[in-house]
Amino acid sequence: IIKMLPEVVFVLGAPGAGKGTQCSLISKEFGFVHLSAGDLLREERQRPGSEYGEMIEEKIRNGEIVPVEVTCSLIHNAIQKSGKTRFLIDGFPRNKNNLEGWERVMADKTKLLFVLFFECSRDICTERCLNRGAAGSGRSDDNLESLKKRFNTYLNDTMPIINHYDEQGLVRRVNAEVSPEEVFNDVKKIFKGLD
Ligand code: UP5
Ligand code: MG
Repeated sequence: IIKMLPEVVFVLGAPGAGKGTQCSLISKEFGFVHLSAGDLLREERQRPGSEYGEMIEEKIRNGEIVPVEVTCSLIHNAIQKSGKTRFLIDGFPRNKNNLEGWERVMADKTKLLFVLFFECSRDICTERCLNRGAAGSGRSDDNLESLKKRFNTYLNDTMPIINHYDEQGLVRRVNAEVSPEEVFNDVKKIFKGLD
């Protein structure tokens, strides 16, 4: 019996590069289910009775990465619950621990199609997140102090993961410094090639 594995696309890029914005557009046009690791963690943080709430809040505020067991099981549950077959996994895997945890538990249960990588300068990303904070995002990490930490983590821990996938020829890069519509035009070309 040949069983179809769920297909996943990892969506990576600096904080504020536009991962979430583009994932909503992709999910509307191409029917992928959008799973944001950050959103799943923020939900878990709010869930009454969660034993991880405080740990998650502290990690997010400090721009540090939550241990993979927590994130991976949230993603796994969301995939199971959806009953769908194609997923955008937004903002994961972000470090070596994430990558190893995914390989241990999920790699055999899914098919990785490619890694979508949004390239955007630190200045532009910082401005976007600060604007979003000023507009009332309510995110405890949309402030200059947290953003510095988020960027350090991105450069030190996440870039090596992107490079790791690049060496396997799996990275699809998109310039994310232009308008959302222009970014999506380039994104579409990548997804249209799928089938
Ligand atoms: N905007 C978007 N696109 C634009 C464009 N082309 N031109 C102009 N403006 C644009 O966009 C950010 C802002 O910019 C918005 O106001 C948008 O309108 C505007 P968004 O689409 O939200 O960008 P995104 O890349 O999704 O930014 P986000 O802030 O969500 O990125 P992060 O990667 O920092 O956040 P995430 O939620 O993924 O993670 C937060 C924290 O959770 C992490 O720091 C970490 O502590 C924790 N985490 C883990 O521990 N493990 C994980 O696996 C995931 C997260
Ligand atoms: Mg996001």
